[in-house]
Amino acid sequence: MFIDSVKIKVNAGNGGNGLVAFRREKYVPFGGPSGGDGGKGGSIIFEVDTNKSTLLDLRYNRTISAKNGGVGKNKKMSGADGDDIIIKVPQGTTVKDLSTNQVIADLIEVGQREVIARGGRGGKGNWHFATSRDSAPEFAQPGESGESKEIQLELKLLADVGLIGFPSVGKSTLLSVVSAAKPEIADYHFTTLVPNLGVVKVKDGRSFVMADLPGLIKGASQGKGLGHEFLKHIERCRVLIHVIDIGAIDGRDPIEDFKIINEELIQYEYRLSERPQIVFANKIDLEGAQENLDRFKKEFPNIKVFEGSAIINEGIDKLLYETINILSVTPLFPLYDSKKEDKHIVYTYKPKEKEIEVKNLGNGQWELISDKASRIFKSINFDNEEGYYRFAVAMKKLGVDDALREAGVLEGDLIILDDYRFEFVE
Ligand SMILES: Nc1nc2c(ncn2[C@@H]2O[C@H](COP(=O)(O)OP(=O)(O)OP(=O)(O)O)[C@@H](O)[C@H]2O)c(=O)[nH]1
Ligand SMILES: [Mg+2]
Repeated sequence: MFIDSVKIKVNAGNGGNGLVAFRREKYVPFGGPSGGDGGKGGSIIFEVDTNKSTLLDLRYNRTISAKNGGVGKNKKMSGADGDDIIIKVPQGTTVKDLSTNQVIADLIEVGQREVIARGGRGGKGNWHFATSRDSAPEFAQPGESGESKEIQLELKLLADVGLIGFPSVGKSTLLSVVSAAKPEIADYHFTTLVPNLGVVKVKDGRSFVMADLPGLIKGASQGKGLGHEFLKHIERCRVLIHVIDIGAIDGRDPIEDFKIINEELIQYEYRLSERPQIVFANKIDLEGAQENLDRFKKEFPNIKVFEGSAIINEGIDKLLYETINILSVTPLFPLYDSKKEDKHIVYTYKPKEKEIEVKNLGNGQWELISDKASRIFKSINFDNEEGYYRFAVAMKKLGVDDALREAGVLEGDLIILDDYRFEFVE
């Protein structure tokens, strides 16, 4: 089954907590701090696998979680790292973060890897915190949380050339005569339900990838027919071959057909109308085709038209030469940022501000994780009493007090915010 869009959740592993421990050695009365660092949480990494052609396997795998890092060990030894999870995806997969609606990765290069959710760093063990004033620190750093994201994967095929046109104009037939691809061909509409790719070898030795797409109809850009679902596969094509049924076997007017499809391309969001377009007037073998062709040329005097017949392989070589010549001078169309040259390092990714998170570290110690609280903390001058008062008021306003209470924090418990520790007082 061809699946080109799935939503999944990815959870990277949390970093392990640093350990609080002290050396206990024979004949050494006061051993120094020796708690090791927590291990790193596993990351979720996507990798292009050219053997894959669909997102099907991910459809049944709604949540993917990597393991947490282990807690630090004694003798300054680090906890175990959580293994990274590598998810193989087909070439041409884009990853969108659903909380920001931003594309965060565009996997198009063979073997390309992108970290989609980063594992948390392990916390530092207590031996890092020994100072001349406190040679036996009773605290260690908690592990950082791993990133967690709801994402949408979309497969946008990588083809140099896309075949567009109404249903039954002969797109699949054309692909089948110029490549080894074996798309289904029939005289009913919407024979092609999923895109087919074929490698086209031109007689001079050059080659390119051609995609045969489901037929478009009026309203396709708004989702009519199969249009909108499949228009996305044209997005990466550099050149479009617009196939028209010049024999008008279906009783439609080829001139009208041509106008309607172009209108749909303009309506669609990804500037498809800016792609170079080559017009192929197919089914020239049919009766009345020549008349239609003359009419077409008169209506569009500035458009170069290639006429031929896919089914009897007529006029195809000329069409392919024109295609490869235009391809060789047409740059890629970046999908997401037209100003950036580098098409796959995309896109401004703005993580959503974390709300307030409270983690129970045990023994009456709690970690408060909140970007906003951290920022407020850094902005306040604690040189005098007023600073503490202002901080307390700001925390209450932010909802920190409620969040702490809700998590089960009791009077006198220790709250850790970044490197700052304070007591919770009701
Ligand atoms: N007479 C004639 N018939 C053709 C030619 N090319 C294709 N056909 C016929 O047109 C019909 C539709 O061909 P397809 O290749 O399936 O058309 P399509 O554009 O892929 O159609 P959809 O997949 O439904 O969008 C088939 O019956 C073909 O045999 C041609 O050059 N001449
Ligand atoms: Mg077809």
